[in-house]
Amino acid sequence: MYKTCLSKWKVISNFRKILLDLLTKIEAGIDFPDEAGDIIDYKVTAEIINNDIILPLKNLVLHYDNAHFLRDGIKLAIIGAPNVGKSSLMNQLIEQERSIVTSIPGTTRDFVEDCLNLNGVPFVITDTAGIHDSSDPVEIIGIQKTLEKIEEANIILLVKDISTPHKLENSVLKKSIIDNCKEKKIITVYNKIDIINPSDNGKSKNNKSSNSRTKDGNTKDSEIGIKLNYLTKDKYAVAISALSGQGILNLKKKIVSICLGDNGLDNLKDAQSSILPNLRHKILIEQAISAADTAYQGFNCELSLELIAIDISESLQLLNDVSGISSQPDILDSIFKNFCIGK
Ligand SMILES: Nc1nc2c(ncn2[C@@H]2O[C@H](COP(=O)(O)OP(=O)(O)O)[C@@H](O)[C@H]2O)c(=O)[nH]1
Ligand SMILES: [Mg+2]
Repeated sequence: MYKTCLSKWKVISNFRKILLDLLTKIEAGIDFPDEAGDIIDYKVTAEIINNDIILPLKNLVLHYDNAHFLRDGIKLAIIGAPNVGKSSLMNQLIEQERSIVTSIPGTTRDFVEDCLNLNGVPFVITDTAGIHDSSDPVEIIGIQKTLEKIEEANIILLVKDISTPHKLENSVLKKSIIDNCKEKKIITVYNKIDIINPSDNGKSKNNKSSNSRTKDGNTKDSEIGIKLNYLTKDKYAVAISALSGQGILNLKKKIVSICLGDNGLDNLKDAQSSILPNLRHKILIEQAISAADTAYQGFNCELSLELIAIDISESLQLLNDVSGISSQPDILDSIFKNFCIGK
């Protein structure tokens, strides 16, 4: 703990020093507008803010998140319309008959939670009630709980039934995703590929499911195959069969790489050395990044130094809050030391 505190203090001090130097130059540029061009170069300063402040601070946040994942598990929610195969997918992933699977829409009314270990990475996986337009009071409560689970999740598996293309879009589900999944990692999982056969250019395979291929009867298999190939080109889309297990390994790999980046477990090893001890520090760092980013944009758009100074000061103040230091005397000292004002 003492070691963490010390390294946190050292790292934050380094960022503070960079911001303090910048602020000193900005303040001098404001006081001596005729020499501002010699004192501060907008382009170079924007690069310093990005490379020496924003990117390394983002790395600290990433380490914090990964350390958190390692301790508590990454929260993964399986969502989608009723009957698309969410519960079947949950059971495939945890390799147990945990969730009830039937052909009756609305079988899962409350969420079902379990633990999952993928390549040594712990996950808490939640199967949820299908989202759709319902007037059933019990279902409405279940859907409300689904929305809460979406809110809590770090990653979402959005399951769609590829065998019913006319149902791929569900306006209630779409709205829920837009409203609740902002900035969440989402993998679209096209399920029931056993019903079609994309490798055979869409020619039908044995249909082992209780589901019919299409309800309107108009969509040809070849069209479905082409559509599937087109849909799964997306980096965040996977085609699977929760019934046969086809594609599940690929999905597992995708979950780990999307959550932890391509280095997967190596990133988690780094995370053990996270220097941010708690959520309050993480939030302060995120706010400091946001203020630094506004300053970065300000330099790129050549805004006035007075405006940019506000954002740099805010970023510095937030870092001071992380390390518990006040910077006001530092700024004055630095201006006097570097610019000989009043000497
Ligand atoms: N053919 C086929 N049927 C599936 C697949 N996944 C689920 N099903 C069937 O679809 C129906 C609904 O499955 P379920 O997992 O309960 O869907 P949920 O309502 O989204 O949880 C059940 O009859 C399942 O056997 C699949 O990959 N292929
Ligand atoms: Mg279910």
